[in-house]
Amino acid sequence: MANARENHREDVAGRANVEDTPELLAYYDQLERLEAGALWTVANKIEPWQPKSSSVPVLWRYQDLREHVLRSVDLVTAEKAGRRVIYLNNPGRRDVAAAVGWLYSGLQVMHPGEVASAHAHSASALRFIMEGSGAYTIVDGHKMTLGANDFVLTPNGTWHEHGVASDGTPCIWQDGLDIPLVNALEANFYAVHPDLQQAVGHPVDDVTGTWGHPGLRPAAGDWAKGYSPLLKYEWGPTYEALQRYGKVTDGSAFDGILMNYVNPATGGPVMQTIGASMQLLRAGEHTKAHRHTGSFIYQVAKGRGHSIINGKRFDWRERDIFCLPAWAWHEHANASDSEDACLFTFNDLPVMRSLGLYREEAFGEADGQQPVSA
Ligand code: 1HN
Repeated sequence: MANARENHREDVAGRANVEDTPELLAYYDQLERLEAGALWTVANKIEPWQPKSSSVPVLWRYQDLREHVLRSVDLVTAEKAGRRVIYLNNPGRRDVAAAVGWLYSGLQVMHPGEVASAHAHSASALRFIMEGSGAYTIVDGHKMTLGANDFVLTPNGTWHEHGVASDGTPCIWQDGLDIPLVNALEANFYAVHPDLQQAVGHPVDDVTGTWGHPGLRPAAGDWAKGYSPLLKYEWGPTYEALQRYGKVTDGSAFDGILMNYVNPATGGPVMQTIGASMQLLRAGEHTKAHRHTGSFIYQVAKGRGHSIINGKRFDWRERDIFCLPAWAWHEHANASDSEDACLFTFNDLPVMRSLGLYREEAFGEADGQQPVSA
């Protein structure tokens, strides 16, 4: 397969292949003292034949994490911790606190009556609600009420704060951010709102009232910012759209019924650096394997099944989270013969696409599925 050919290519002309001699080693030392180096000593490392992710595929079981997330409420106040979050730490990305590639993910818990102070940062963020009632987010004065499987944006540069109504129940949601990317680009700023809390300047849920109508936009709906004005995407209409689309299409051999959350003003991704989608795997469906550039975090919104990532099987159920490193082979299977399964994902595809770095490839075996090693 591809690897044998690639290994062969590494031995042939055109790749650096210089043996160390005492004279060369002394020369490298001299260059190092001048903060310089000979390219042929690093060329093969910095020019891989194809992406080599340092992230590993990981599945985080909600059942394992949930009690630890809830326990943080007794151990630290939301006020002292700034925010009570247990973050997901990919073993290959500990140095940058990423869950995969340049994406961060964490589970945040808030009790009824708690509010976090309003702040803004250059990193773009989203929340996907996992459990509880009464959660809300305020973004630039727009308050949005949130229920399970709702998805909300807090884009780059917006003032945002979260809370849970005092008549609600303890809430847990996933926070997804591009903070490792923005830090790698050395472009992150952070500010606390001068009043600590924002005034709500619009009717509650005005963003869905204004922008949340398929095929329609307000005649006076000008929008020029780089992110979606529809800051909240509710689970009900999302699931209904997937079911309706599934009735009229065979879907993708690789992804089943896949729909992207979009900016209704442009049809493009929800934010400039983070894209998101929901995919439905029909009862009994097992997709073919493919791989592409871009890093993905999946959260199981509904059902149970498994994914095979680079030959390893990961069994998942509702609210589990798993990650897909760039250029890793992957395929998904719904374990049920009667119920559908839904996977929410967020990813860095807008970055890949806008920089011209998107590539994809189908798995070459006859049935398009990977042999499973573990
Ligand atoms: C952040 O602003 C939130 O707004 C959550 O609740 C998690 C992780 C890193 C940096 C900023 C929030 C975050 C974060």
